[in-house]
Amino acid sequence: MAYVKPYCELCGKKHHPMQYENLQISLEDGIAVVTISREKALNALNSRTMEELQHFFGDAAHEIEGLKGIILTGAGEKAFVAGADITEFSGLSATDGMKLAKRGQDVFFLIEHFPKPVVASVNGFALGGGCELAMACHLRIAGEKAKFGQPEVNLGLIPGYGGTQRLIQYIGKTKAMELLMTADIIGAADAHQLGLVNYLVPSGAEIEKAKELIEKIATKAPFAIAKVIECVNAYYEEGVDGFWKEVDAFGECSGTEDFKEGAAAFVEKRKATFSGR
Ligand code: DAK
Repeated sequence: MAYVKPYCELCGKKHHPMQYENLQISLEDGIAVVTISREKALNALNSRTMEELQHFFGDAAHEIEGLKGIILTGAGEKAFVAGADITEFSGLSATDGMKLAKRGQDVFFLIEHFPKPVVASVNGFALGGGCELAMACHLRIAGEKAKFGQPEVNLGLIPGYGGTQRLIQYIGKTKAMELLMTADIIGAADAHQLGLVNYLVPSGAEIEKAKELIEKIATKAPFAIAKVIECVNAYYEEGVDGFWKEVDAFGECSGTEDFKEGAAAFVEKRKATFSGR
């Protein structure tokens, strides 16, 4: 179903076009592949790239007709994203740091709350802000060469884009505390074993696996998928009662044409065709 968002989630203004410098976007069969393309800097997230991610996930992606899902990856074979761009943070005051962290968190929140599946295809280093970016996606595929870590303490920092919170959600406090304090970088097999990634695949097969997952999800009722994303996210949101959220969402799903179609298809022993209404 086409979902058209008439305004930008963050700035509240009407849809505004933007020429991307650091994101390459391709769209095939309803799947958008977004490649962060700053290969010489191992795809580090500079402020321009953050702006472009904000624009894409808060605005442009909502305008894509028939979108099934989004794959986020990094250019080249070496890195997904090797962190926030270190060259941009010298001389930040405490207030500047807080503002930047909040802004970054807001951008990653747009990804986490995007109503269609967003899959990180991690082909190399996912460090610092890069690991945080992968964790903001709904699902993660790691190639054999992927490496994950939160090395901020090496720089006298801590993660600022939600890393301390999301890492615990995925791997638990025991290992999260260790990785955050030691700055250790772990390989794809360890990340898979810890539950940080959904699938471990041979290098070069990451995108294919991500597409396979999105295609599978696209056979389900789109409204129900959006509600699953909302409800799962609600578990971690302060002041939100996820159980009530689920009751509300269940009620909303019950009133859809897709629910009628899904139930009818089951009874008639046929495949459901969902309209997204
Ligand atoms: N930023 C900028 N440039 C980077 C970069 C980064 N994070 N990572 C790599 N590069 C650049 C290198 O400087 C180098 O550039 P040239 O010297 O060629 O000009 C080029 O990418 C290739 O890197 P290397 O020559 O170092 O490649 P190696 O194979 O030898 O090493 C590496 C790969 C990934 C192990 C190494 O590059 C590395 O350790 N990179 C840094 C990893 C890291 O510490 N990442 C940052 C984590 S801290 C904030 C909010 C959030 C954050 C910060 C502030 N605020 C709200 C203020 C988050 C911070 C982080 O992400």
